[in-house]
Amino acid sequence: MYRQSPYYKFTTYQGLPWGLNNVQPYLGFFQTGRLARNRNESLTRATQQRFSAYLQDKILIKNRLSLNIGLRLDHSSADFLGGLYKPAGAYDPVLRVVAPHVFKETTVPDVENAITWTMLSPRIGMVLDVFGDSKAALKASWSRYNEALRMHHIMPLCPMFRMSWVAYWMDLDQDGIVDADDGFTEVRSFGDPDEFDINKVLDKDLASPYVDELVIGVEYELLRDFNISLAYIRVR
Ligand SMILES: [Ca+2]
Repeated sequence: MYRQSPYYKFTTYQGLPWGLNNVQPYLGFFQTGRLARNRNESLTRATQQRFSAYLQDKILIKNRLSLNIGLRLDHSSADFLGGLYKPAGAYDPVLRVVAPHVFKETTVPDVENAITWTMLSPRIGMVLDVFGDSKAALKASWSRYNEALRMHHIMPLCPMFRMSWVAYWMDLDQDGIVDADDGFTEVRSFGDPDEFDINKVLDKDLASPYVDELVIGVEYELLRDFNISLAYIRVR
């Protein structure tokens, strides 16, 4: 992921902070981004692997009750690829000068198996032929679904991820342009990328988010090829 301009948000005030009486934007507020400017200096480089297996069995009891039992195994892992990371702000002639402690390149090491998720997701379903005439069915199922490891889970491992700089700008030379020798007041900074420690953002106990789904329903064949059904679904 990359972004050509480091500026996320830039607002100027037409107000007159020092009692000046023309309408130049003397005072501004801006928020800068953390993303890299070029694709090859992208925000996060990582490799991901995923392995899944599924076991399923169907059991029919007295031609009335059928049970579906399944078990899914998902294993996903990601290696964080280190190297040189450079934020877009490091190219900006102003930001590079006014916040050199933030907008600089940094080199970070590879982290193998930075995130590893192994999840077992059981599923069980039943269909009961209530009267044995195939007209009325009672259905119930319970399933667990887990989320696969995605790029947004890996992104916070990058030293640039939390790197932004928010500042007030005072257009001291009143030219309406943000220059390095204007006045800047740092409001918020995530600091020096060299002080980034991947182990501080990495929670080894992190597990895949999941949802459990319960479905209970009834289905009745009112006429030939005409069914009515009612279902209750709860996901959490
Ligand atoms: Ca200026």
